[in-house]
Amino acid sequence: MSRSKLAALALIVAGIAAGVAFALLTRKHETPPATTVPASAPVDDFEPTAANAAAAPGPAPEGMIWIPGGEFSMGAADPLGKDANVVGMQATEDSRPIHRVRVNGFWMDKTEVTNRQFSAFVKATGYVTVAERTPTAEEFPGAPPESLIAGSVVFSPPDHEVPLDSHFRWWSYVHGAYWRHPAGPQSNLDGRDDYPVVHVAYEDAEAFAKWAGKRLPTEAEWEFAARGGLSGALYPWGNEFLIDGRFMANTHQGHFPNQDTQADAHGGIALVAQYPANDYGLFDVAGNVWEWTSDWYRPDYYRAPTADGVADNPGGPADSYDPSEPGVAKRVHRGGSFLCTEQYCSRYMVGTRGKGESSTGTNHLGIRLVQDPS
Ligand SMILES: [Ca+2]
Repeated sequence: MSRSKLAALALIVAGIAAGVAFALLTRKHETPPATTVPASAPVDDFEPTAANAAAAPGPAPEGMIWIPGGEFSMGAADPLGKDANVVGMQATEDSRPIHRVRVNGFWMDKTEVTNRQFSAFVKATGYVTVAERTPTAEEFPGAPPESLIAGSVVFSPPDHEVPLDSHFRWWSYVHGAYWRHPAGPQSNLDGRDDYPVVHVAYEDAEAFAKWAGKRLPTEAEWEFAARGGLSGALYPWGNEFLIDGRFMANTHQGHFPNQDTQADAHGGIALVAQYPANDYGLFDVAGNVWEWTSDWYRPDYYRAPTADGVADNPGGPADSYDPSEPGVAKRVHRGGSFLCTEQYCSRYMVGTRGKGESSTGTNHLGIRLVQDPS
């Protein structure tokens, strides 16, 4: 597969677009400070997870569950038994080396943040999300004035098969799309109170977290939690995608992007917690919607060794670099979405990584928060 194809794959994983049509989406960023990469010593393979033995430090905050923390092997190996030409293989390339990481215990939302929760935040604060704000010429110098209209990116599949060489074939910038109108101005949240909130940019996620007295997880915390105590499993529940023929996550079946057969019982986004929880009690850590983490994205972040061979509560690199879009600062996304499919994006695999430009929300990207013990 060509490098350009790989870059295209990376872009769809990010749910982000570059170029004229989506020029609005790439806002100017302050240059982050110089990189000091906290380090980790590569290991050849997964080693057992050693979770902390201490019990939860108190009663769980509403809707949250205790993640004990401990030491684990972070990253993703080539999935055994998969053809080297399928997407599943390329999906692991920036998730190596597999390395040892230690995280402290924390509380984590059992589910993705819902429209009901986000609505309470907006009602209490009057917060206006990035997708609702009219972009300015200062933010996007050179953009045609008629393009400076508030909106967000919506999955808009064609009704026929298309080459998978450009995500523009199935993503559209829709004026008037934001969390309350996820498919555009004519759509609404009727009956969707307990669906994941979407179209949240990174700063929206941070604002919600601050209001809720929580924070976004680091990438390492997210992966420790999603693995649920298992070591090296392809998925949060084990190594087989189906268990006794049953789907374990909301992903995409059929032919991408034009046909979703909904074999997993959900076409598009689903109510939270419709599939079994992982062993820590977390729902939808694979599929449904992507989730922001607080780490900047760099493909080389897992490489630098530390003194004792274990990365201690790593918080991500100090800056962002994505070879497929140099100059666009991105944060790590985790978990995959209802659009993930082996044909294009198999990053529902638990050790794999997504990424997205910080001001870009889409209708398959949401939030899950954590809280430190008091
Ligand atoms: Ca589905």
